[in-house]
Amino acid sequence: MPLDRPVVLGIVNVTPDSFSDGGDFFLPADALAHAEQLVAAGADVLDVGGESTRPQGASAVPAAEELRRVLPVVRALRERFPALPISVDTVKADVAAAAIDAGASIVNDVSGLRLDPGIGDVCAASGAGLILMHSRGTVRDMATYAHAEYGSDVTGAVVSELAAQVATARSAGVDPSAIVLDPGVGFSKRTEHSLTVLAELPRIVALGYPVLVGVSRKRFIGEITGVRVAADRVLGTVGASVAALARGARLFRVHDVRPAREGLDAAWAVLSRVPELAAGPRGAAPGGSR
Ligand code: HH2
Repeated sequence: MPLDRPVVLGIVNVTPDSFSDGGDFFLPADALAHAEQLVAAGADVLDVGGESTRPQGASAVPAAEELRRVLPVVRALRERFPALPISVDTVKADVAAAAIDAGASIVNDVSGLRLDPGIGDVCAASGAGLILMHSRGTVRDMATYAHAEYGSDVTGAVVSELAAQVATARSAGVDPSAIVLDPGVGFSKRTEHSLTVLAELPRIVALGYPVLVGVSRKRFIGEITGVRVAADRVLGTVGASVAALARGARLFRVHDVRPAREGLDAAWAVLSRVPELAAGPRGAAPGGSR
């Protein structure tokens, strides 16, 4: 996928309990209608998820139930948008494999292969893209502060844990050009941790893979802006996404695609004229796929 402009992933949560839109798109027909709007608003990728990691009371969803939620939506999206990349947000290899069979081409693993390293094998065998997100703990507690102890260098810890996850992926045979890294904003991170890793994003970019961030509607934006209702944190989301773009992120997972698309494209029109920013990871030419 070319990274010569910001890549926007539109979120399709087929869940009853996601932190900001749980239940809104739980029926396949509602998820599809929502996805249509995200594509019309400029999404480059649709990220379909069937298991919430919300901070308050997330519970692990059995694979059979997760499959029941995501597969009909992935199949229908593949039929409706034959050329559009679809990612599946899952920590389970069985779900990843079935979603790829149904038409997904990217696996978004918020556990970075910690919870089911088999996802590495699935991606290696299928050639699917793999988003490795930093987190700690289980689905139940990864978005809480249960594991948010980092000492004096949160970014250093995130970099070394992500590097270990990259090593796991590569030893499973995942092609390096298929890997994207994500610092996991709000996952096992207090607001100060999330702000520090975003400010120090170049240290993650230096690992040599494209970087994705997911700041959309998150708690730290509410804490900074005072906007209590998650769905109303649109402007804060665009601001934090643009800041991440300026620090080297190239992919953005958002609920509100149009404002993100417009904000990121306008910011990129300026920032792409800064030579260090226009160059991709390891100084690759803009437009490269790494
Ligand atoms: N954040 C969420 C879920 N998946 N994937 C990546 N790569 N990066 C993220 O930051 C990220 C993610 C949480 O957001 P959401 O899907 O809206 O909430 P929930 O987990 O409650 O469904």
